[in-house]
Amino acid sequence: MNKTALITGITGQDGAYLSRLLLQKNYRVHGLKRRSSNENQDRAEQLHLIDFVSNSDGASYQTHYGDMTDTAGLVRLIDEIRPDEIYNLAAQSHVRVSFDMPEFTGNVNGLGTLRLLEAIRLLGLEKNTKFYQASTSELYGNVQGKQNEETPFAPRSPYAAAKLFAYWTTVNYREAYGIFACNGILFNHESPLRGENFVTRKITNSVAKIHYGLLDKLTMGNIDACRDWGHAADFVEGMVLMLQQAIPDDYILATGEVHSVREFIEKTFARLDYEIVWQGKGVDEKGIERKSGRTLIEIDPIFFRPTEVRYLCGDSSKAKKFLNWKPRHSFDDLIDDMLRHDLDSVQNSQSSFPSERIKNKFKSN
Ligand code: NAP
Ligand code: G4F
Repeated sequence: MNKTALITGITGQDGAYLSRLLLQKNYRVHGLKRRSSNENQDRAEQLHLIDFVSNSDGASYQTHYGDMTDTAGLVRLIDEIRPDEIYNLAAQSHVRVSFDMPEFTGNVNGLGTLRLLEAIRLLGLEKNTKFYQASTSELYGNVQGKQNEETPFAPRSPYAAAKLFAYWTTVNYREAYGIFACNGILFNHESPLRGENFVTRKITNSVAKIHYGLLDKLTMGNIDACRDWGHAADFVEGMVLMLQQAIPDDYILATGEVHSVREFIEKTFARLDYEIVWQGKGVDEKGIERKSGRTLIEIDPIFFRPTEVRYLCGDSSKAKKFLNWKPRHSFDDLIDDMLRHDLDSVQNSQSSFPSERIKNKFKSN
């Protein structure tokens, strides 16, 4: 029997990788997709999802227009599909943007989760439909040391406050109504499909453009922030595993390794033989290429957040023990994967550019 899954946020980074994984497992994948003036199929196309559908036994991929703020539409869709599993990935997922759009963020990320869980209850699907909630390491705020499932939450943004509401709503619907509902508390995970306004992709994309002469410099916010960065392809595997267990529970997915934004910048430039030296302090700090003396990085306070989360590092031993989950990509693999993709796309958009330096750099991969 093919299982049926509904993915909200199917057009996002995780939605694309999760769709690919579920199609490989012969699921019938349905996705909630916002109606906007531009069609957004780009990520599905980049992962060749259509090829997976045509090569798989009974697998299918179908998107449906809808919005996390439209209660009746969500109820109708769940009634029509009657999914075995719902993966709630839809969110206004940018922390900085949530300070500019706090009410919208609360509505989509917080109330949106409640709407889905209420739909399951109203339709009498408590025993039929399992539910995955995309919770986040942002819930922890500025806690010292490694964070685990017992670490208290202290959100520091409208994004995290809305996700806190969604986290506890998921726990409450599990306890009150017996719904198989799980929180995946995921630490930062990135990929070539990451949105270009998140820090890792901004860096790899800008470094590729600087390399090809399409951008002068990279303009950054707080480069001393530290994150536990993994690869999205590994993390979606953990999401699926959570819903295959005998008992619903909440799990952290993380690599347990921490790096600063500064280090991410240095390592990305180093891949292309640019050595960065830092001069100055605070907003006057600059990253300069040693060989040429050219300024490649500047700081602009526009990218600072009113309240920052300085350090995140997750302990995923519970997921390792009970789900047998662990990340496969290293930090260096992640940078290579993202940079290679961005170099290729910049080069393809400028097909006359010479690429010997790139070919030499990555010929072993
Ligand atoms: P993403 O690339 O920003 O994708 C977000 C998705 O949500 C997009 O498909 C977006 O649709 C959709 N969406 C936004 N507002 C919506 C609305 N009102 N109605 C319906 N859909 C809406 O995010 P991601 O990195 O894949 O993350 C997936 C989920 O995991 C998010 O909930 C995020 O908060 C959470 N999370 C992510 C990370 C991470 O490091 N990536 C870590 C922890 C938790 P459009 O394409 O139309 O914009
Ligand atoms: O890449 P970021 O925007 O990701 P952030 O804020 O950690 O949030 C991401 O991960 C969360 C999990 O912990 C998810 F829940 C959330 O949905 C999202 O996927 O920023 C990372 C760090 C921050 O400390 C930020 O201040 O990088 C710092 N940073 C420095 N300069 C910058 C920039 N961030 C962005 N986006 N752009 C900059 O220019």
